[in-house]
Amino acid sequence: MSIVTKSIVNADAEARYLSPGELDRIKGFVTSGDRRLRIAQVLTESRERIVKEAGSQLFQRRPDVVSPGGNAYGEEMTATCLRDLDYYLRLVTYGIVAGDVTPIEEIGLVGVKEMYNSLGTPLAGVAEGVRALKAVAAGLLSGEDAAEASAYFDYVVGGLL
Ligand SMILES: CCC1=C(C)/C(=C/C2=NC(=C\c3[nH]c(/C=C4\NC(=O)[C@H](C)[C@H]4CC)c(C)c3CCC(=O)O)/C(CCC(=O)O)=C2C)NC1=O
Repeated sequence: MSIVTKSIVNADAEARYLSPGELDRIKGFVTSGDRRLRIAQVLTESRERIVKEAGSQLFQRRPDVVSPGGNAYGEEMTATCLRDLDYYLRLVTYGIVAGDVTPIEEIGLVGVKEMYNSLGTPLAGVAEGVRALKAVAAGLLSGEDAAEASAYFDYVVGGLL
């Protein structure tokens, strides 16, 4: 839910007007809108390149995951690993557009540790991949935009570890 919808639901539950604090937060959301949409557009347009480069960085740093016995070993498993990185990049763009980490949390982090543990997928490896996504994405953005985007990638890393 966006901050706008959330504030309205909360206010209406108490049949009251939006509070000054709520209006302030909505103002922040609206004034940062151009910047957040610009970031999401860059990441969306460059998604293939970001995932590909981040994958290469990950497999250089963690050759074990793509070696025999590794969780992402073999063409199919490597493709599944890259798909997961693509999932997280997509969720980061949702968070940036919403100005809120809730979509990332709900779609991609609830229960994720248990899931990866049951698959034998190393959480530290997935986190390393998301850090690589962040670095590649930051390279495509200006300083302030990179900082804003980085916070969402960091949120994913924090939820994985
Ligand atoms: C949008 C929310 C969402 C997420 C996050 C998600 C993740 C997800 N990753 C999976 C598998 C997997 N994920 C990986 C990923 C990796 N292995 C490694 O060693 C690397 C460190 C890492 C890549 C960065 C691999 C290799 C599998 C297949 C594991 C297997 O089938 O044994 C699976 C099991 C089912 C399947 O294969 O599709 C799920 C559900 N699915 C979702 O719907």
